[in-house]
Amino acid sequence: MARGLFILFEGCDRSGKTTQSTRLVQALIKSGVNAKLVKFPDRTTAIGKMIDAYLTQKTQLSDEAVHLLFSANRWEAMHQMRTDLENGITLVVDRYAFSGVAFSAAKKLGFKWCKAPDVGLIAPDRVFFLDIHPDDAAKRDGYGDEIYEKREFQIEVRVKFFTMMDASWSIVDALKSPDEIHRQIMALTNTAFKRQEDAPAPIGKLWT
Ligand code: NYM
Repeated sequence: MARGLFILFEGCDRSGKTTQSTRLVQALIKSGVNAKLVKFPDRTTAIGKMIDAYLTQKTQLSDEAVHLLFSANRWEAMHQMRTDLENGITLVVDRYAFSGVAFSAAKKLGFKWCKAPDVGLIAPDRVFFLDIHPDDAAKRDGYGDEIYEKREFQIEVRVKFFTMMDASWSIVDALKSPDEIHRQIMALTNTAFKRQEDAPAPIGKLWT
């Protein structure tokens, strides 16, 4: 059986990742593809609850400690993700290690240090970066509720994302209408499926 694809959405806060990743999974399922939505941080686990308390400003943690919790929250999901991919399930993932590095590096933690705990995670096959300038994101509903939703900080985060991009990334203009973005993402996803069908690649390892 062909393995599933790992499709990742990244971007600054309020860029529309959750809306678009949900729409993509629904569209894939409707077209007969076995697909599943995965979200990081996964706030339902014990580690995820600690992260949630930090993000909603109920507890304080050092920058280093919370960075490692975000990474641990991905590692605890790896076994299930690998099993799913091997069983032909396509995973549509809302944030991953690139968010981990971008947000912590924007706090001035070293880039190399930030990447280290996530080395060896399953690598995404395609990354869709929903690009929005923080000034536009700030106009969206609910902005400012969580700890990182501040203009200057988000500008730094966006710069860090750009330094990590490679050929597997596509930049999508997040200011377009949700329908237009969805159409563009569907086209990019179909190309990714076609490429994998023509030249099947094994599940990759991040940053190795
Ligand atoms: N975030 C997310 C990090 O700082 N590090 C990480 O590794 C991940 C996955 O958590 N502001 C930040 C980015 C967001 C916040 O994410 C919560 P979301 O997608 O709003 O639930």
